Amino acid sequence: MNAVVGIGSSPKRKEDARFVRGKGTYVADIKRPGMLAGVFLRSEHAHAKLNSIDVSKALAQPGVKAVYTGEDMKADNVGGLPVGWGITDKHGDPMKEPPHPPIAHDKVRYVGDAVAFVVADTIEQAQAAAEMIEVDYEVLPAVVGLVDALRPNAPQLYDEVENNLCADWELGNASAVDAAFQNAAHIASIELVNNRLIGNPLEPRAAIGEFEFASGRYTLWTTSQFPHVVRLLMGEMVLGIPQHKLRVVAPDVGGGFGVKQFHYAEEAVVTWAAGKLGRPVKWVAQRSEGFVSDAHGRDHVTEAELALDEDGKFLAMRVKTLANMGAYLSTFGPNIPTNLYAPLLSGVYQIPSIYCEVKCVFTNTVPVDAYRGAGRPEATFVVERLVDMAAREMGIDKIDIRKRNMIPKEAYPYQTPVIVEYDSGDPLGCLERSEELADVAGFEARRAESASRGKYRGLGISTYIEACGLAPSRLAGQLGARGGLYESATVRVHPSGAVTVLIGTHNHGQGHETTFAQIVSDRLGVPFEDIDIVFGDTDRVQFGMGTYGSRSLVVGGAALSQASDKVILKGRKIAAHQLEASLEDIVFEDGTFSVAGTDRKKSFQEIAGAAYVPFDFPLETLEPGLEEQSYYDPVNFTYPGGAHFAEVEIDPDTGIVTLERYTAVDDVGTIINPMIVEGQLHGGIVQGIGQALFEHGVYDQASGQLLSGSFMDYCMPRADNFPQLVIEPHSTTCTHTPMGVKGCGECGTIGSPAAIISAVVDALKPLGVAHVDMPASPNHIWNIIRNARTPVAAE
Ligand code: MCN
Repeated sequence: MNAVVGIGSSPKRKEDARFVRGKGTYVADIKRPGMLAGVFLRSEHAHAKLNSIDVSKALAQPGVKAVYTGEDMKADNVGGLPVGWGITDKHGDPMKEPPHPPIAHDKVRYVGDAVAFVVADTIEQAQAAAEMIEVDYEVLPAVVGLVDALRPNAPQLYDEVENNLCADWELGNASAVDAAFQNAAHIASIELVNNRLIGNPLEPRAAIGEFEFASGRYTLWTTSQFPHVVRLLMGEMVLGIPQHKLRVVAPDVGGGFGVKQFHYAEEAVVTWAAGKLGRPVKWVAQRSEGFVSDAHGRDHVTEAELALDEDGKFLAMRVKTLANMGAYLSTFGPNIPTNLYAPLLSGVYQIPSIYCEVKCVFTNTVPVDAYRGAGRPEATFVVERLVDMAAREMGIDKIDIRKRNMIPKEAYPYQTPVIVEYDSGDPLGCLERSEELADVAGFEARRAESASRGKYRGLGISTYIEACGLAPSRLAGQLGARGGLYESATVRVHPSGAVTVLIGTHNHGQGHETTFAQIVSDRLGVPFEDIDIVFGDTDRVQFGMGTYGSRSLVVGGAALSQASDKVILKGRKIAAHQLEASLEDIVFEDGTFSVAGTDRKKSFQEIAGAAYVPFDFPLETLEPGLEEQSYYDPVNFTYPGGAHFAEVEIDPDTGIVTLERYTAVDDVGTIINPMIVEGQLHGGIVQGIGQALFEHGVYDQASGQLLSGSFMDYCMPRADNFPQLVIEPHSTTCTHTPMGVKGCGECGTIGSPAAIISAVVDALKPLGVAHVDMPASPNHIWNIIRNARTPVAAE
């Protein structure tokens, strides 16, 4: 295909040509001359003092080049891992931010905490030597549960952090909420747990450090979603390597889902070790190692209440959440359950007042940070479970209560009581279309048919809104971000008219090489095949913030759109010179510059060629070359939203929940590539259903051991767990992004858990069940049914 491919079409993904042929380049594929292999020895205890570490036997093993401990790094003045976002607690005090050494010294605080790093000629030699390290641990009592960690006599992770409390944070107007509750006709309340998740992207994490003596430059290859940020954090704050002496490359990355969005200890350790040894050092995580060293997600305990008037109109909401930080603060850890959670508690509803309190708590578990959706699925789950509960208690249909309280389309822009202002949306339009597609009208007949076979059937609903496109720097700064959140793009037009785009986002499955090429093809009229998208290498690409928070299109794509506009302007100047016309008379359309009202014209390719042959350019007013750059900082988040229906059938003999139907109608603004958006929604929905039905990171409460530390115990969803999903867009145009786009990468994960649990609870209605915590696994559901001891019967 050598044609212009515009916005709104669905060409095949450019990147798949190499992926389906096995020609991708992942960090684990990379071999550097003289490369050594590194292995981490990790703590087997959840909480222990490190009395001593004897590495002498390990050092004597064949092929071993070095064994490093936390003391070695400390002696070299290596800094702790930094936190990118600082929150302030409700008393105005900064959060407690204890040091996070890349390799533990003095104490270990979770099973998996790194204790030593062994470097050898081969991985097998490093593994064998790691087993020879003798660590004298003095085991301490551990605490892994949120409620337990706050009890007065709980084991303390840090001397300087009283009661394991990192921060006691709040948002909203407590007294307005109290007053509204006093006048309520009904108060619905719920206690719920948002289960801990372990990300497990297809490609485990990996890193290679290299040092070049001649230039004094370091290179880190890493499985990262944001290589420039790793360069900044690791170079400036951990290893003290000047930015121009450090290159970070994140080549093909096999999925991230948030898990690869942090600066991890292993990145710093391999880079530092490469400098010490003068040889490249590679580390690749084993899958089971990833379970105890990749940041985990979610893990909240929440109490929430909703005040309603006699007509079921919402008056106020009060939410108290305990959020697990794990043993150390990960890069964005404290930001997720606070700034990305509480501002979304208004959902798609008009709720006059909201108050939310979040206690961020340290426990002897793997650090917790962003995982696809990051704070927003947790908020949606609270709101939607509470709304279901209120409908049930007040005897109002659960679709009807939502319609009564939804923000009408005409009310946008809509200022919520929790900071954010939604610019656009049509939640009722999404709901009505979803209701139709899900055949809600036919549900009772399907329920009766299931009952005739001795099965429970339930219909669940979830409406949601998310704030994505992280973020306006101005707002992020007010909320404690320690860096800006703009994005950058360079459009380099070659003399042939072909284009190379250098962009600061990172593509690890989202199809950027395709959708960003579509934007350029559309804007510049350049054939799709003539456009390459380059990302993921700090030596090639100007500073960029990377990919997370569904920001790549709305922030990176916007920078690309702006840079393309600058190229057009420069092209018009060149065309004005070439065609001997004034700039104002030059129009650009369909890849052609022409003098308005005449047949004098030049193609984009001719102008690109002319830009590099400036024999007669008036050099004082027209520079040669055709390359433009833009940094774009959004004025607001974008607010995708939608309405999802799930229909499940439950077998009372086994407790197995079968998903029979799933319908999603989502508003993602202008769509660049419908196929990719559908794929993103598909993947997101399935990931959310994984949380609702299957996945659970479980710790043994006494020992702090991770019980779900492999795929034998951590249940990932599989293709045959799903019916064909019904997905349809219902878009409103974002009012402030250049193309009217909103993000889509996390929508599915945000909407689906609440829809599934709503359906499971609806199915178990005959048993009087009002709420079910996630995951609704067979064992969990079977126990609920047994305990209810009620025979299966239609209502
Ligand atoms: N898109 C579009 N039209 C829209 C919105 C988006 O065509 N209106 C396209 C974009 O151009 C892009 C894709 O859809 O090609 C996703 O765009 P966006 O919503 O901007 O999300 P990001 O690209 O920033 O991706 C991040 C998001 C997040 S936060 C997680 S986590 C996640 C996700 O995307 N991780 C993923 N999707 C993933 N998909 C894969 N395969 N692997 C991951 O690790």
